[in-house]
Amino acid sequence: MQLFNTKLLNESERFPEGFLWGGATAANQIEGAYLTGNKGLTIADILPGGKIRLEWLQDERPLEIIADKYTYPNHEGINHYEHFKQDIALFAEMGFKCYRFSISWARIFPTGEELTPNQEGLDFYGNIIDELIKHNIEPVVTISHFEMPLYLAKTYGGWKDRKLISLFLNYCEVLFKHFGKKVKYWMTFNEINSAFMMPIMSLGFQTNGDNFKNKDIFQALHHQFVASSLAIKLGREMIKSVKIGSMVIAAPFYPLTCNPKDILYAFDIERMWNFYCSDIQVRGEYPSYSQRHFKENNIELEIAPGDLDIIRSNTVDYIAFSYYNSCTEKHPSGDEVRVGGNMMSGVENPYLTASEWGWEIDPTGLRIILNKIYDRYKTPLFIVENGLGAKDTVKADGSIDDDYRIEYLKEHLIAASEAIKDGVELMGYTMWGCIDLVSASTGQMSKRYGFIYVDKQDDGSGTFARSRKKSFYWYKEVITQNGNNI
Ligand code: BGP
Repeated sequence: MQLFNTKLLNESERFPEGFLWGGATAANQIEGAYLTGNKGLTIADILPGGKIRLEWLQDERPLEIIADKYTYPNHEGINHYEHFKQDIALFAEMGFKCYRFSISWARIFPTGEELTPNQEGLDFYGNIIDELIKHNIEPVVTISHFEMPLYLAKTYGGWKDRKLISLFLNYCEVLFKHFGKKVKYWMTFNEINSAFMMPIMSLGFQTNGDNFKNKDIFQALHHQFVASSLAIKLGREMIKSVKIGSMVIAAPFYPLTCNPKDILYAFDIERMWNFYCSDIQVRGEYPSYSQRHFKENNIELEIAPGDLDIIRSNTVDYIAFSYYNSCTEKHPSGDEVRVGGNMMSGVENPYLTASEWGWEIDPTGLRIILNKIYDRYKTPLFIVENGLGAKDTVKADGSIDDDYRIEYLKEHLIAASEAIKDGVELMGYTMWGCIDLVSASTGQMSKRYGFIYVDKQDDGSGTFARSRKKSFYWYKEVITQNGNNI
């Protein structure tokens, strides 16, 4: 067990030396240029914007029913495709040590099935990586973040089909070959457990009913576990001192009362949400509780010979996770009102306030979940998403005073630093949406996360001009002082 963080810290320090400070984005939420450079269509390209998106994401109708009348914000994103140098220069100005971004599978393989990769796509990401390195920013790559070539979704039903494993591996091999010398940190699937909430984004197919009881979801996840393990095996063969992580949405689940029924309910749901995927990816085996769950829900997985060995022999190097909110649960009686969150939802917690989108704000929950995950696995952790979606106001002189964002981030960083003092090995922190981008759940620009404001509005208007918010200067100072000023 390596407790390097605690050893290095003295009383006045909050974060260890070499802590990876940075920001995070995803290709489909920033790049735009959705058909430029031979890119193929992805799932994300057909997601409508606006309120309808959430309903559509949970709609079980086939992909062909595309809502033409809505806008497609991902088509333009924030046009990072043409602004990436300027954006990276701004990240460098804040002193980023690392930057997490994703590669769009369909820029490399437009349908997912080509025999040779698309050179223009490789050049685009090669340029991003070179630009980061020029600024001494460590690239951290998500291989698949809520998108896949649309062709694979339509032809195979996405990850339901085992065929996706070999196609994904081809894709990984190309990435490792071209970028492996420059990129050390990778993660395979963004929020792999989001499959339980929005399978269309992470698995490429729609469902209805309770996804925790859905055989297709568990089968598709099995394929992703095998694919991820094979990618880890390949990465270790191809890249010296590579680090490949899993990536999950994490949240502590609190029982609303001390009624044992509420406690058991919260415990069960937390285990499925938070730990089912990482138990497999970190420990290398299906957890004991999964057997009863499968049996009671008539889920019989098709597991090919060798799959379980592959999963066992190629576990992850670290656990990356997103944290936005905690969840509070109560044994269902049928009359409870559910409140939102980043996919995981629950009943209202009377001790917490919520963002405008109903996501409950709970910095202490971050300390709790960091400890829970670390206690369970003793594996290095990496907070790769955390942030506040809020509407920003641009003042007459162009400035943006986002004190609410500073407050949110500050409280969460203090909580993270307390977890480090508790003994948690934390590698870094990449704030989500370090530059304003298209929101994944709403498809809108007005839910902004960035340190950098982008002049692009929900109705599609705007110049794409970038400007620094107050939080930009605050974060710069945090990084300069390695978090000791918060
Ligand atoms: C996570 C996703 C991100 C991101 C974030 C914030 O689930 O990994 O892609 O968007 O949530 O969510 P939203 O954009 O809906 O506010």
